[in-house]
Order: sequence, then C-alpha cells, then structure tokens
Amino acid sequence: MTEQHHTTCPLDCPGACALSVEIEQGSLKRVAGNHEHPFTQGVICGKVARFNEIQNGERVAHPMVRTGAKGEGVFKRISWDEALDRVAARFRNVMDQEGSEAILPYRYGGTMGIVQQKAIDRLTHRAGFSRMDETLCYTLGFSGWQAGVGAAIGPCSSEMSESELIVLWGIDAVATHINLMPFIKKARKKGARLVVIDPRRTRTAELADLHLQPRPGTDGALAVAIMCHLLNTNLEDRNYLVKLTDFDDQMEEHLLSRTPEWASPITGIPSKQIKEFATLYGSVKRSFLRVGLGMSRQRNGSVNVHAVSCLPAMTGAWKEQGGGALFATGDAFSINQEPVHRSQWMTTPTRRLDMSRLGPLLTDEQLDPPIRALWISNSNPAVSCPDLGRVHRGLRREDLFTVVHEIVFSETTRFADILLPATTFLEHDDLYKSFGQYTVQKGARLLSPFAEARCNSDVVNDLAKRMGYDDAPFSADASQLVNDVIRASDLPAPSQWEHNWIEITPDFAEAHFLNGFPTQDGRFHFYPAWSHAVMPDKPDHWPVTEGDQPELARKYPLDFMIPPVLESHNSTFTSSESTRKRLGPPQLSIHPQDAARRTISSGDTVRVFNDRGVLTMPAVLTEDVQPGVCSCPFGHGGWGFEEGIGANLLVDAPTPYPKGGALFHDNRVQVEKA
Ligand SMILES: Nc1nc2c(c(=O)[nH]1)N[C@H]1C(S)=C(S)[C@@H](COP(=O)(O)OP(=O)(O)OC[C@H]3O[C@@H](n4cnc5c(=O)[nH]c(N)nc54)[C@H](O)[C@@H]3O)O[C@H]1N2
Ligand SMILES: Nc1nc2c(c(=O)[nH]1)N[C@H]1C(S)=C(S)[C@@H](COP(=O)(O)OP(=O)(O)OC[C@H]3O[C@@H](n4cnc5c(=O)[nH]c(N)nc54)[C@H](O)[C@@H]3O)O[C@H]1N2
Ligand code: SF4
Ligand SMILES: [Mo]
Repeated sequence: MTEQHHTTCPLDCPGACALSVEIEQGSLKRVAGNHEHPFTQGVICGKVARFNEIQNGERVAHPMVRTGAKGEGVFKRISWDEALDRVAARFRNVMDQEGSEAILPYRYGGTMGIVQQKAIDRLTHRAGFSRMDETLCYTLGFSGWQAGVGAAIGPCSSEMSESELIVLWGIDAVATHINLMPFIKKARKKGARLVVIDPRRTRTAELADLHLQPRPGTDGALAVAIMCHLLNTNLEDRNYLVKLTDFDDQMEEHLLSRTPEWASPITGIPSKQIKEFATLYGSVKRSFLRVGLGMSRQRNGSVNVHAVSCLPAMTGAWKEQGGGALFATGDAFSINQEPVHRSQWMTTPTRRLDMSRLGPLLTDEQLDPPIRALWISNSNPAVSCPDLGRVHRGLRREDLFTVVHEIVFSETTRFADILLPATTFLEHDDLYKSFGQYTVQKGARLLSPFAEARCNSDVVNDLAKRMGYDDAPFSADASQLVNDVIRASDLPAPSQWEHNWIEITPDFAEAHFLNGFPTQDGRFHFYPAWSHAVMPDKPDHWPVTEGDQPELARKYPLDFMIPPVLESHNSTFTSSESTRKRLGPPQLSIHPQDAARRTISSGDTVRVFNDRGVLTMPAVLTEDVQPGVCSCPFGHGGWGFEEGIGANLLVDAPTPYPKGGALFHDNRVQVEKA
C-alpha cells in the first residue's frame, strides 16, 4: 500500500518547498510538490524530485575510524559507542591541552531544519568551543540590504503575478529559485515584462524581454546611472523621497554626476540600454525587483546590493501591490531557537572564526589557540569553501582531529578521522522557516533511519553526555525540541495547524513599509553609513574587485565566475553517479574572442590558473559569457577535474568589507591551451 505524507524540503534554498512524499513498505517511492501550499503550489525542482538518488543511493551506513592516510578515505567500521567515546576523549584532551576554543564545530546548510541544522551549538555553548561567523552565503548581500532597507523582509514574491515589470537582478531563478517562475509567467500573460541583470546569459536570461549584461562587480555603477536617468527625466517620486527616505540635495547632486555615459565603460552596457531600462523602470508603478545572492559575491558586493536597493525608493514602487523589492524574508520569522541552541549557557563569549576563511585559519601557524579539532556536519567545506587549496592542506594536517557527520561519502568525508552516518530529512523530525517565503513548516520522521544513521540532534546529545554534561536539554529528542521551539515562539500547538505549515505573511502595510522602514529612523537610507570609512558614503561604483587591481588585472586578464548549477544543490547530489552523468564533466565557458586570442577551440583542454592554483578542463566557446569573462560550474566539486579539487581552488578568501563574505565571482584568472 502506498502512503502519502506531507513534509518540507530541507535544502538551503529560498523555496522551502512543501512536499508530498509517497512511501511504500517503509521505503521512499516518490517526492512531489504539495499543491495546497500557498507559495510553492506544487512546484519543486528536478533534483529534489530525484531525492531517491540520495535516499536509496550509496550512503554512510556505520560509524568508522580512519585507517588510511589523511584524505585517502580509507576507514574501518566501529560501533557508535566506540566512535563517540573516541571523540569525547579527544575533545577533552584538546580542551585540557589547548583550551576549549581549539575545537571548531563547522556546520552549514545541508539541512535548514531548526532542530537539526545547528544542534551542535548547544554543546558549543556548554563546552566553550570556538563559534563560526556564518559568512559563506548571505553576509555580503544582507549587509548591503540592511544598509538601506534595514531588515530582510518585504513583499512576498508571489506578488510578482500582479506586477507590470519584474527585474531579476543577480538571481538565476530557473536554476536556483524555480518557485518564482509560475508567478512571472502569470504576470507576463497579462503583459508584464521581465528584465534579467546578469553577466551571464543564463536559462533565466534567455526568457527575458531585456537582458542587461554588466561586467561582474559593476552593479553599483549601473544602479546609480539608472537613478541619474530617473532624476533627469523626472521619473522619481518626490513625495515618496521626502516622506520615507533620507534623500537630500547632496545625494541628488551626487547621483546626477553618475550619468549612463559614465557608467557605460565601467559596466560594459551601452548607455542607450541603461536609459532604456531606466525609462521602463521609472514609467511603471508596479515594478518588482528580486535581488539575488549571485551579485553580492564580490569585494564590493554589499555596496552594489545597497545601490540596487535604492531603486524602488527612488520611484516609490514600494507603495504598490506587485511593487517594491525582495532580498530575503528571514527577518519576518520571530522563532525562538533557544531550546535548541542554548546560547545562555555561554558564560563568556568565545571567539568567532570566519567560516569562509577555513583554509587560512587551518593553515595559520600564528592562530592562538590553533584549531586542533573540527566537528563537521551539514556541510562539505572540501568543496564549498573559498581558497580550497588551503582548506585541503589544512584538513590533511596530522595534528588536526576531524569528525564528519554525513549522509553520503562527500569530498569532506575523505578527510575524516571519525566518520559518522547521518539521517536524511525523511528520517528525522524538524521544523523549517524560510528565507524566500512566509511559512513555518513541519517535517516529520517518515522512514526508519538507514542502517545505523542517527540525526544531528541525537548525536550531539550523546556526545555531550560522554563529555560529562548531563544538563536536561541533552536528553530531549528531536520531536520534543520541535515542540519546545513552537511553544517558546508562541506559535499555535501543532495539533491546531490546519496544514503542514502556518502562514506568517506580514500584512500589506508592513511588507511594503507604508508606515516606515525597519531602520532606526523609519526611513529608507540612501546614505548607507557603513561601519568602515574606506567604503563609499553614497551609493556608487566601488572599484575594489580583483579586476580593479591593475597589476593583478594585467597578469590575469579574465574575470572568473563559479555559479551553482541546475542539476545539483551546492555539492549535495554530486556524490551520486546519476547526477554526475547528468552533469557531465566541468567545462570552462569562454567567449570566442578570448578563445581565438589563445588559439583555443571548443573541446580543447585548457589550464585555468591564478596565484592560488591551476585547474584543467575542456573549454566550450560561447557567447553566454562576454569577452573578458569566463565561468565554470560550482556543483562538481573535485569530480571531473584531473587535479581532484573543486573550482573554489581559484577563489580568494580575504575578509571583504563590511562584515566578511565569500567571493565566488570575484576572481581573476589566465587561461591557456593545455
Ligand atoms: N539548482 C540549484 N539551486 C540552488 C543552489 C544550487 O547550488 N543549485 N544553491 C542554493 C543556495 S545555497 C543559494 S544561496 C541560492 C543562490 O541563488 P542565487 O541568488 O540565484 O545566486 P547565484 O546562483 O549564486 O547567482 C545568481 C546569478 O548571479 C550572477 N552574478 C554573478 N556575479 C554577478 C554580478 O556581479 N552582478 C550581477 N548582476 N549578477 C551576478 C551569476 O551569473 C548567476 O547567474 O540558490 C539556491 N538554489
Ligand atoms: N563557487 C561557489 N562556491 C559556493 C557557492 C557558489 O555559488 N559558488 N555557493 C555557496 C553557498 S551560497 C553555500 S550556501 C555553500 C553551501 O555549502 P555547504 O553547506 O557545504 O553545502 P553542500 O555542499 O551542499 O553540503 C551540505 C552537506 O550536508 C549534508 N547533509 C544534509 N543533511 C544533513 C543532515 O541532516 N545531517 C548531516 N550531518 N549532514 C547533512 C549533505 O549530504 C551535504 O554533503 O556553498 C558555497 N560555495
Ligand atoms: S531545492 Fe529549492 S526548489 Fe528544490 S524542492 Fe527544495 S526548496 Fe524547492
Ligand atoms: Mo547559499
């Protein structure tokens, strides 16, 4: 008999799709979308529809201990008791020798569930481990958004169906946020236009009425030039600017100096096209701007996101149904995660280490105390982190003790000293919020755990006890923690939920900031008031990318971007043979002009390199990228490269202003025929 259950996609994705799952005799048959959900409406992506490839694919079945060399991935099976006793003893030993901050738990977005994702945090807070600055994805973009709007909240993307103009700026929705497409389709049926702003001609861009292709890292210049043209042609909303923003004469004077003719050589977009878009943007009332994360992964990413966020304030589009902008929805969720995280247990704040700089941190001989032990869960830093050469070098250190809790054999599990099997979202309880829509959703345990797999939360509790911590929260199971979080957050008891979700959509006035923005003075801030004086005090082009450094630019003439791919979710799925077949080997997309200059033809093997390393791959000549820009996919990890390491080898890991972040699209390279 087939049973049908409702649950939630756990992946790090703005969709947080409501799922409908078919189970037959205790085994997963099918994953589909739940049509009743108000936002996701039955839509899911192809990769999660194929979740069977993970659920029933090759998985970590038992705890294991390393028997081969570091990084070789050779293990022998041990029991859970032995595995966790070894971890507890080693952690205690590190704490005695070097202090508790010599241990760093490293966890990210494998599951976004509130109970499972950061379960290790309660042990971190109890034992005083180092904490992580979570800069890998959101920080650069959010810092920019926060500088103007104040918080990650705004009109729900579903309002796009009522828009006259939809602008997808630095977001490849067809690949990364498929849920937007039905709303966009609906609007276009009524005559709405779609504009995509992306240096690459993506599948999303191919659907657009207008595709603007700025050079990577030049969105600030484009945004101010658009505002210049709006002001020059009286398309700004004066009343709105006066009532709800800090716009003043000085700002006006500044913006008027940033003409489309000035921006054209910076962005690579003809001034005529900048004006054409500005006129279109300024002459419709209901324009919906969806700002993606791709455009923020630059040294000037925060400045660029802030500049772009000024546009709906300039035209007053915020006031309209189907108008305004959205970066993310996360700040609308007032969920009390304290029952899971127990931050009050931390008596003295421990140090924070920047997760995007794992490589430099692991290889830093001055770091005091050094990192002697890592607890890695929900994450595959051996693929996803910048400066991957240093990450691998660090993970190979003989004096580093690394525990990896994983569902599948990933590139990170190869470096484990102790490898522990984890459950999938179908095998544990959890509760989900979202950063792209406005529902809180449940995810129940629907299947028995595979082999000896255990969920993050249970494993953390077990380890804590073995380390001598007997506090009551270390005895709560995941279903109890779900209920504790619901109660602490003043949400209705699950028994009262009509569906597998509850809606928390802000009302129109709040989502559209009719009565003010979530800033200190209630106004939208054209003046970003950055915490660092080196940053521009007004929206502007800030030339600080690798390509803006003359010597580097000469040595490495091409911009190199490493965006996500449709077929994989970050590196999740690439452990599966069938996904690899679907993906094919990684290729370098390069413009025919740049290829001709290097006598490269499609299919030729090329070397892509900078000071951080060399990667060998076949080239594909395509006008999807502009002259001066090349790109290769992120999802592959080391698979398919003869160097056996992923494309992030070529990504730098400094600390970009104002609060750090990862620079996946801000790297210069040279390319030559191998
Ligand atoms: N299929 C799939 N879906 C995913 C993921 C995945 O790996 N695969 N990852 C998930 C995660 S964790 C996240 S955070 C989201 C991210 O999803 P998005 O917000 O869409 O961000 P990215 O895909 O990183 O980049 C979007 C686009 O920005 C473009 N871009 C790069 N630099 C610039 C620039 O300087 N200016 C402009 N205007 N555009 C630029 C890139 O070419 C890319 O097409 O997707 C989620 N969804
Ligand atoms: N070049 C480049 N690099 C990027 C990006 C890019 O666009 N370009 N995107 C960046 C972004 S936006 C992000 S968010 C990061 C993502 O980086 P990561 O968070 O490292 O994401 P994944 O690579 O998918 O690894 C997640 C791992 O968690 C495991 N997992 C899933 N559920 C569970 C669970 O319940 N328990 C345990 N223990 N493990 C689980 C999965 O099997 C998977 O191997 O990558 C970043 N790296
Ligand atoms: S990965 Fe994103 S689009 Fe795909 S099912 Fe999950 S939430 Fe939906
Ligand atoms: Mo992300």
